[in-house]
Amino acid sequence: MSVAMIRSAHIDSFTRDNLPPRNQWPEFLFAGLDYPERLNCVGELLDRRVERGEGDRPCLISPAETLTYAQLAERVNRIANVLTRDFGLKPGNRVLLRGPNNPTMVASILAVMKAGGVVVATMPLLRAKELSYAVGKAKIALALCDVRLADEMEKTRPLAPALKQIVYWGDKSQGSLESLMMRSGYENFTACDTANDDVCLIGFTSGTTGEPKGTMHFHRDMLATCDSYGRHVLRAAADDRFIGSPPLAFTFGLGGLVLFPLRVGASTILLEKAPPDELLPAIAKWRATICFTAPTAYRAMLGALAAHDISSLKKCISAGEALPLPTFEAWHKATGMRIMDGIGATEMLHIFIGSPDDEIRAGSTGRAVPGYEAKVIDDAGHEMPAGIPGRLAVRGPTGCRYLADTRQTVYVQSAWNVTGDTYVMDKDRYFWYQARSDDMIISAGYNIAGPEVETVLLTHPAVAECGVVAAPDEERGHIVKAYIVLRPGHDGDAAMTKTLQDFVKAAIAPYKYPRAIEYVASLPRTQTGKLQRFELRKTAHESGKKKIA
Ligand code: 3UK
Repeated sequence: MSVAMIRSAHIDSFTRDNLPPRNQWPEFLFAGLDYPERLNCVGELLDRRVERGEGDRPCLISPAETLTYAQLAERVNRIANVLTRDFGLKPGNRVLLRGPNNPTMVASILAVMKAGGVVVATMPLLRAKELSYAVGKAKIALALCDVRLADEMEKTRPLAPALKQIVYWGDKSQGSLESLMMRSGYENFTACDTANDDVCLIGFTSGTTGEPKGTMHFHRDMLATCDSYGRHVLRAAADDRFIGSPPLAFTFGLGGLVLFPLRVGASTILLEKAPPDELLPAIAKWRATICFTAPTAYRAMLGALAAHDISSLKKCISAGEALPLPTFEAWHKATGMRIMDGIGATEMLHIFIGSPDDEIRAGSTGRAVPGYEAKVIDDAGHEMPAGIPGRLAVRGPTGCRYLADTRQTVYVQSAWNVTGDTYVMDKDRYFWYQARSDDMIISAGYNIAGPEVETVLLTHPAVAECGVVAAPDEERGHIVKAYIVLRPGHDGDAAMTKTLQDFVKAAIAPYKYPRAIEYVASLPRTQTGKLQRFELRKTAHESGKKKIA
């Protein structure tokens, strides 16, 4: 496939104009992927299937309604008509989308893309301040929003003057999305004739540090993740039923709950809220076969497995954070299933390292997904031999292109995507996660990976959750400090601290044991469920200062 000048369909050239300069792009690999120059991903994911006579297959399943492929296609067309005819959407315009995981949210995402627009989906829990940042950064004039999220949306208006129109769905009032969709003649819509490298999605990073970054993705990227990870690692089929917890505004959720199922003609079960105690009964009720969620959710579900029949499940995918070996083992013991760990990133759209079921090595994230290359490098960018920890670098059909952001040159170095994770690659090219590069703790000259200590602590029956970070220490520079949420019925007293410290010393090199332990009611997490170690570091830093003063 040629990447030379393809004619864009974008009348509004904002995203193209704000791509990083070419010399800051990662290298892209397209082996095995041959997309035509004119490509609208929604045509491929949805319309082709209906045209092939498979429109009656179940597609979206939710507690409120079930939509076949044909019904979803019609809903998408109706929304695309509203966007273009009633609100004057032009190819290239950005549209803010806000809603929980439900059929109208999926239809809205696909409608914006089909009309040649650019989706900016936002996490339901975001506040006006964060929303207005996205509106300003991506220059968004139009929003589609679930009426139940209207409060925060309305508070955004005065903070975000660029936002001209907000259309609500979820009620039948005049001017609502539903009322406009019902117009006659809106049931058909011809997909915008986009170029395969026209942007269709801006995914904002969850912003663990600094301002969120807008990652830009092309129409071809939506298919490329399906045709690499989906096809070679996940290997789903048309009779699969997907389920999971990540929000659709998080690319982990978009891939796992929309792109992968649609690419193979499968169905997907959409839950507006899917905490572990609701996910289990939903798996049982709808006989789900593939589950996408985070490691903490698998760990939380372990305790309640006996009460639910999850025998329909065939594959469990974990991403977002490292999957601790004890969680993998306990899940395997309880269900007979090996959780498929995979590392993905918003910049890369989805998972780029992960192994198919039959090639999993317990405790490893896996091997580079076919279509991707991965290596471990030192600080100067030199490739490290097997067995030596270093920074993870990857490239493949997807990759980092930030929207007008100088941090592009931090993520992309020498045309490789450098994710900020420390990994060891073994001689069989399996990748073993160590830590986020900034989560490495240096204590009295030792390098200690916080997650390794967490993994040990999690095997202790009194520990529900934990986070391990560096706390400042006069003598050692830093010490290992653990923040621990205990399971009910356990006391965070001196005896417990001694027990846990001895427990770590007995399991791994004693110098790694947490010299300080603090018991807390909960741990700070991002809206995508990730532990915010930098918040813990900040807390540790502040309490350290107090002690020294
Ligand atoms: C960490 C992991 C160890 C890692 C994501 C799947 O998490 C996703 O995207 P984000 O941009 O974060 C990326 C960072 O998260 N991480 C993710 N998965 C793993 N660390 N083991 C893992 N299995 O630090 C990475 O750099 O929020 C995950 C698909 C799409 C995604 N956006």
